[in-house]
Amino acid sequence: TPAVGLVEFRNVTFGYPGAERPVLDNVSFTAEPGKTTAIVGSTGAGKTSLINLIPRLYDPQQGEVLIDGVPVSSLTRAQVSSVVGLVSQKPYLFSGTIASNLRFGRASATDDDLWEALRVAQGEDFVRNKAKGLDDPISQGGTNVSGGQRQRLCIARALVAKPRVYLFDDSFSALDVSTDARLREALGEVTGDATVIIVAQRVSSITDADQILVVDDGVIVGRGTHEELVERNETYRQIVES
Ligand code: DUT
Ligand code: MG
Repeated sequence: TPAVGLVEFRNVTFGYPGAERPVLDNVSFTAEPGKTTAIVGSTGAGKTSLINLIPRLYDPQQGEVLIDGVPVSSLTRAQVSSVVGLVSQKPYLFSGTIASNLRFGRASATDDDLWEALRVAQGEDFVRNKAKGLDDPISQGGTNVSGGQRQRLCIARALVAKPRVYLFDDSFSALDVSTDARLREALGEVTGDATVIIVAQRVSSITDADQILVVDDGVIVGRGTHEELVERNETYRQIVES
């Protein structure tokens, strides 16, 4: 049966190998299909560590991460990758063309699929302006495109794969406010009933999220909508004001 994409953390505690203290302590939450869950918190709070547990870049020492009720620890990374699309905080492009970078993970995607993903990711114009369009070369690490263009290509790559679960780790930070707003509006139209988890530095990016988790020093110290958290969560208020 096709996956739905319900993500669940049950009492997850995680520390990096060799470290004294865990970076996540007893984290529990559910991220539902068709909804956007945002994760906010100061630098070093554990946001990246948290979402990297979903595609099994690491496994927790205690507790469980589940997708549709199945522990991800019982799935191979390839199996998880077919359901989960991670746009990592340091978006990575490899040596090849724009097209080969976008098709990574879904070789069967047509050029139309790539253009549609670029339209949503607000990358259509800059790729159209390239001499060879989709066939324009990308150098190792994507050093021949700007940081914001790199981010948009990596977002487009995730969209091409059409996963059930989208993970965006600070993926909109290099975009100006208006591009960020256009991108998220287009994204909302195409992600549909998929599960969307967004780590955000800029709180203005996520005020409309269905659920916001406030992470502080590896612990979820608040959860709710923007309005609820502004009302009753001091850590959230500090982030909003910063
Ligand atoms: N950490 C390690 N090893 C790693 C990655 C992170 O020890 O390979 C530590 C650094 C930090 C904590 O884990 O004390 C949480 O890091 P994470 O990258 O999860 O924090 P963040 O919330 O994503 O920070 P930022 O907003 O700067 O991306
Ligand atoms: Mg991070």
